[in-house]
Amino acid sequence: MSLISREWVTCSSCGRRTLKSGYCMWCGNKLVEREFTSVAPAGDQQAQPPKTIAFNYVFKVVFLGDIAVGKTSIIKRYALGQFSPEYFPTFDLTTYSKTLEYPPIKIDLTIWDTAGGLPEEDKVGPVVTGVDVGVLVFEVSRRSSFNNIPIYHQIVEKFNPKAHIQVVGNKLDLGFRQVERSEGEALAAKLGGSYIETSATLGTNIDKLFNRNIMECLKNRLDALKKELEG
Ligand SMILES: Nc1nc2c(ncn2[C@@H]2O[C@H](COP(=O)(O)OP(=O)(O)OP(=O)(O)O)[C@@H](O)[C@H]2O)c(=O)[nH]1
Ligand SMILES: [Mg+2]
Repeated sequence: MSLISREWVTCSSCGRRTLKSGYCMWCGNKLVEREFTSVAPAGDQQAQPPKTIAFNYVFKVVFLGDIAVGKTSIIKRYALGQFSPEYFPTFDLTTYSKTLEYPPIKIDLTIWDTAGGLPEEDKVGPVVTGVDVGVLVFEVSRRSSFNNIPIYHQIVEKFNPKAHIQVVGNKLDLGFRQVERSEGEALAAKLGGSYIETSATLGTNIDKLFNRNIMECLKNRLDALKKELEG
């Protein structure tokens, strides 16, 4: 039985092959991997190539949207189980981490909360590069915030066309609308993403919003892994 590990791994963020080290040499993504060794069938040790399987995945989720639509409130409701009716605008980029365990799989989720409105051109790159899920938030009671969603979508698409797009209509609890659910669904479909309506105040659909995207990302990674192992 030989202990074998490869020098190269696939970056979980950009999908390119990179030297096995702390960070991806292409996109700078933090590489978190747990390895195990595959053992070649008896008598066939020479013929079987070594397999290194990553059980740990790093998913990057970025929230974008107009001022005060509820980005921070959604994230805090999910990551910290907290909600505040007071408004504290986000001025600086803030990240939240959450670890999810689905043995033997471990997911390190990093959620990037941005300041409301369009990020400055020179600052947006590092924020959106390597993003797995772009969460584009508007307020169902404020049409202008809905009208701006395609602009945020362009930002994500420019830096990662493969990112999942999740359009979110927040503040469902307010009880009045300027944007109908059907409009949100139509826009999300047009952008190649999915749509969900939430209330950070009540916690409505907050877990669902994260879980469905995490599962979608995980499925893609496992499909890629399966192909690699079969190939
Ligand atoms: N009624 C209601 N109020 C909400 C909801 N989500 C957030 N709010 C309120 O809306 C205000 C703005 O929420 P934030 O989460 O700070 O919004 P944001 O998008 O992060 O704002 P910026 O950081 O300035 O871009 C706060 O007063 C929140 O309490 C919701 O689902 N329902
Ligand atoms: Mg905020």
